[in-house]
Amino acid sequence: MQYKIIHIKTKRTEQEGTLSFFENNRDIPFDIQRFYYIYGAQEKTKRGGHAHKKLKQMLFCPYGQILIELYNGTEKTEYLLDDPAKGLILEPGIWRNMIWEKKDSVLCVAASELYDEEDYIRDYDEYLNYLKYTHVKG
Ligand code: T46
Repeated sequence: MQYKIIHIKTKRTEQEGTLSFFENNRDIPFDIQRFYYIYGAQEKTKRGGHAHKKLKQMLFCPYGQILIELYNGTEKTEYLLDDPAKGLILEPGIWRNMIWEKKDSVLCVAASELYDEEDYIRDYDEYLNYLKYTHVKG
């Protein structure tokens, strides 16, 4: 499994809104070491353009709509994060782009490791080369 959508547990009320939650190892398949979020982006903003060697992540969009483009060296896949209860689990070795379909959408990410720039592959040719010499689990 390199990527999959999960349903984030959610408690809905008629009048008082909705509460969603996830827990280490129960709901997502790693320990969370870091949390970050991206906000204030214009419509059509494109971010990403990289892969990770070790990092596992869960992406979700609590507000707005963000398209996630994924490439694993052989196939391209897209997921639209358009529901706060949708989580996208990403394993290492996947090239990703994030495209803001709506201004001010918020992207939240729970991550398995502390920030380490050495974990990034930011050059696409380097990524293709990395895949040749690395076995990424399908
Ligand atoms: C990812 C996607 C979904 C830090 O200093 N600490 C951090 O924890 C993070 C995440 C980033 N940074 C620095 C690194 C850059 O100087 O913040 C700057 C912007 O990061 P970047 O251009 O990598 O941002 P995105 O939106 O392209 O990618 C981010 C994450 O970096 C990445 O891990 O998978 O969101």
